[in-house]
Amino acid sequence: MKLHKALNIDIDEINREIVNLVARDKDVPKKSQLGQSVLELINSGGKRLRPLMVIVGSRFGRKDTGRRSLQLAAAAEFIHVASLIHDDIIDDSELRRGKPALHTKTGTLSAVHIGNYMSARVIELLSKYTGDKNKYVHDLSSVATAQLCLGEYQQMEHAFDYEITMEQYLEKSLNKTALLMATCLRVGALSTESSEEVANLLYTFGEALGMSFQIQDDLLDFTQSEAVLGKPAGSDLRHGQVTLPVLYALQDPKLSPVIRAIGPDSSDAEVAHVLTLIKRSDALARAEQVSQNYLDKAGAIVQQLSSYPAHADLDTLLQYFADRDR
Ligand code: 2DE
Ligand code: MG
Ligand code: MG
Ligand code: MG
Repeated sequence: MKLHKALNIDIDEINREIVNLVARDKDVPKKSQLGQSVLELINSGGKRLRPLMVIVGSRFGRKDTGRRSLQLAAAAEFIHVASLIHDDIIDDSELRRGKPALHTKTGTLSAVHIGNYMSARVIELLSKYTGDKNKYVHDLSSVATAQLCLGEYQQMEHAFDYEITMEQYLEKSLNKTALLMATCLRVGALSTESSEEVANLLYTFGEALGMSFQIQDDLLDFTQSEAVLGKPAGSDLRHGQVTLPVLYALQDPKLSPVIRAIGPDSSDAEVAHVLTLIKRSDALARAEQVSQNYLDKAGAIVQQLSSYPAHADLDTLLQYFADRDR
C-alpha cells in the first residue's frame, strides 16, 4: 500500500498546495523557464515523505489550525526539491529518479538560480506564520536550509578524506538529511499546538529515522543497479564520499590501502574493483546494523508516545523506512 494511503493522508491536497506555491506567484509567469522548471520538478514524482511527516506531526497537537499544517507540508517539499537541484549539481549527478537532472537541461547557472528562488519562496510563504508566538516556523523556513548547507559543506570538506571519523560522518549525515525530517515532525506538531515535550520526542524520532534513511541511501550506492538507482552505482565512492560502509571497510588492513588509492583521477575499472571488494567484506552488514539501531531507537520513542492515537502513524512510517527497497 502507498505510504500516504496507509497514513490516511490526502496526497492530492498536499500536491495542490505545493503547485499553488508556483501558480500563485504573480512575479513568475507559469510559462517562463523558471515557472515551467519548478512545476516540472514538483510534478516529477517523489514520495512526499517530508510533507507526510509534517502532517503526521500535526496529529499530535491539540488544536486545528486550519491550512497551516498543509502549508508547512508544502514548504517542506519545496525545500527538499530545491536541495536536490543543488545536490545533483554538487554530486555531478545527471539523473534524478531516472530522469535528466534539472541542470543538465537548463545549464548549471539557471539551475542554481531556480534552487535559490525556491528556497527563498519558502521563507516568503511561511513569513505570515512567523510571529513571536510561532518562532518554531523559522526552524523550517530558514534553519532547515542552513543545516542542509552545513551538512553539504562538511561533506565537501571530507571528500577523499580517508581519515574522516565516525562522529564526523554521523554529524554531516544528521545535518544533510536527518534534521530536516526531524524538523518536519516537530514543526507539524507545534503547528497544532502540541506540548513541547511531545514535539521534542517527535524530533528525536525523526532524527533517528533520518539517520537510518541516509545510511540506507549510502548502502544503496553499493547494492543497487543503475536501473533501480536512476544514477550510476558507485557514484559516492567515485566522488570521494567516505560513507559508512567505506568507513568500516577501511578498518580491514587488507582493504584499507586499496580504498585509500582511490582519488579524483582513478579509472572506472579501479573504482568498480574497490566497489566489489567492499561488497564482499562485512562492511555492508555492519552499516546495515547501525541503520537498524537507529530504527530501534525510533521504535522506542513510538512506545513513549503510545498514549496518543497518532503513534500508530509513527509505526507506519517506521515500517516504511524499515522496508525500503535495498
Ligand atoms: C542527499 O544526499 C542530501 C541532500 C542535501 C543537499 C543539500 C544541499 C544544500 P545524497 P542522493 C545541496 C541545499 C541548498 C539550498 C536549498 C539553498 O546522498 O543519493 O547526495 O539522492 O542524495 O543524490
Ligand atoms: Mg546526490
Ligand atoms: Mg549529495
Ligand atoms: Mg546518496
